[in-house]
Amino acid sequence: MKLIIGNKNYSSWSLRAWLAAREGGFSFGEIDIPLFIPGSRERILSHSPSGKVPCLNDHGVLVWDSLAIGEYLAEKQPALLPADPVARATARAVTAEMHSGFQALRSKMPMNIRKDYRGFGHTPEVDADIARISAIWNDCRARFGHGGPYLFGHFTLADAAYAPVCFRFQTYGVQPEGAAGDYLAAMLANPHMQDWAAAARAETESIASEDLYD
Ligand SMILES: N[C@@H](CCC(=O)N[C@@H](CS)C(=O)NCC(=O)O)C(=O)O
Repeated sequence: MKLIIGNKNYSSWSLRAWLAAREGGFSFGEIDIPLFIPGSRERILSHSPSGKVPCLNDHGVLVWDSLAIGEYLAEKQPALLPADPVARATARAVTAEMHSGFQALRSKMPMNIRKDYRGFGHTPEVDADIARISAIWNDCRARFGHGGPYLFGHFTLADAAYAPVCFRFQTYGVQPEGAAGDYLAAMLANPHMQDWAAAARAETESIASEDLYD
């Protein structure tokens, strides 16, 4: 099994798939393709039909788009979704909400693990996104979080979906109140998250259009 991913400092969609694969206990190789440099597009297209990362290649089975990759991995490793049907539906709903929403947060606070942009990026729309994310985290922790530190207790695809938000909150100095704040701390302490962050810090490529507040 191989996962084709972009820069660990910047590629939030890559992080979601990679973390789900790590937490699911899969053994996989990585093909790392630095984004937005000459040749990137051709390299991605040689692996991924959408021309985007992440893309999973499981012995010739291609799965592109982080949401589909997560579902594919969860079919092989069911613990990546909650066992209870109500919790599972909620996990899928909050994952889908992340996948299709939060445009203001994405554009004004892009993932950029190496930077310290505390205090930057706030607009009324971004603050509304932050409030909604905090409410999701508090609600999931209160209703389903018993049994572990993650949104549904043990680690699921929902945590993978929100992992880049955790790095964003660290970079931009966003500290949610209450259980959401404890959840953020648990995610940032996750050993696979720390491995990803260490690799991001070791990268040398920069994407100027993502370094918004230099
Ligand atoms: N909805 C897709 C989004 C994938 C995506 O936008 N990937 C970006 C990197 S994070 C990419 O491949 N950009 C390269 C390009 O557009 O050339 C997913 O969830 O996988």
